[in-house]
Amino acid sequence: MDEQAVLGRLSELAIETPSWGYGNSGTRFHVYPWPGAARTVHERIADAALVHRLTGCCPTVALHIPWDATDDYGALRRYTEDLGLRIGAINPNLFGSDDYRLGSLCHPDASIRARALDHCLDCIAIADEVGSNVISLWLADGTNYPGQDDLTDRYRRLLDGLEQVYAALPPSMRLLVEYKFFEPGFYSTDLPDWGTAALACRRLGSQAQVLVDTGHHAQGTNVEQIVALLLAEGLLGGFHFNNRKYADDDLIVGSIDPFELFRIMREIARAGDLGQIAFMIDQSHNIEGKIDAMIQSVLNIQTAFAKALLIDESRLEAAQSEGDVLGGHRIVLEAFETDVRPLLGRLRRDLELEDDPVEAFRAGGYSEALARERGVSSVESAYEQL
Ligand code: RM4
Ligand code: MN
Ligand code: MN
Repeated sequence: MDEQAVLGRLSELAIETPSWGYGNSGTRFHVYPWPGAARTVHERIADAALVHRLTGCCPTVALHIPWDATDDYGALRRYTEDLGLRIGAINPNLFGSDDYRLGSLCHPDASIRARALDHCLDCIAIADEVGSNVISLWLADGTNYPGQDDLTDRYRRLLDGLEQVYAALPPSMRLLVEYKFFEPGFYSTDLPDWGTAALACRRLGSQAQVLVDTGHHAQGTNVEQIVALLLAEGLLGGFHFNNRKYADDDLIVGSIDPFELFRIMREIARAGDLGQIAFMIDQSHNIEGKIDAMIQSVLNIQTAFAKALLIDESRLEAAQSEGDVLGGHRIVLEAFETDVRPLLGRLRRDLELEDDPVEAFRAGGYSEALARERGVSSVESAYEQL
């Protein structure tokens, strides 16, 4: 692909940042409040708008309900759009209430299942009002002990709940089904893997697709192969990008394993049209700043995609059909090792952006201004402020 074509493909990549990545968050051990961290939904959206201004490629922000709940969604939409941003995926929260101790849509008690379903229906109505066409669903449902509940019954409840959510979707709205292999359930999780999510989506219909959170797999899982298969089946709905070392660590995208990120983006590049794939970040910044960490994540995704676009596909195809194992591998490595900073610099200069948006944020006095304006808020526990 020539440089102009690569720049064209790169400019198609839009990344959605999560409102919850801008507030104070932490581990279950402590939350270290960050000076100037966003305290309200309006501040979280304003921070997302700043990331878009500095990177030029983050035009939407994902919301988590009720963390971002407000009593006037029309006004929230206007506020967002006035900042040059749109509201992206609406994430129902089916874990932040005492009622959900034994699950939400898979709970053994029908009245709790009904409550969870109602919340999803509310979120569909909110999405409609704010102009979003994506519901992004992650269930914390699972069990901790063998014998705690019946696995087959839970699967039936899951399908039943998802079917009811799906039936309420307007025709233009998609349901993205996210899986995760453990946590908070440590014995079983009701949507543990891409296969279960894909089976559920197949049953539901074409408006349901799988969401791959890159941090939701066991050690050593070949995530890019999952991406390739979902793409081949038309079932890849989107991503939650973050990086992990051991568990669901929610670290800066590409910080631990940039080669894995490149391999994932290589499957995306190979597929051609980005179509409806939602490229979202799902991160939690616990000891670093919020906004520059988000920008760094965005840049790492762009960098991986730029490198992936440089793979010489025709040489690679020839090496593969000749059975040249090392030759094929070296063609992929050649792209990974290319310095794409000049290319990305060109992309940004065309958009009248700084070459290095993290540096632009750090040198621009933004964080000092936000700290002065918002101060340091004390937080007792993770997500409390959200
Ligand atoms: C989960 C999952 C969801 C996210 C919550 C906060 O582990 O990744 O996508 O909304 O965390
Ligand atoms: Mn996620
Ligand atoms: Mn997660």
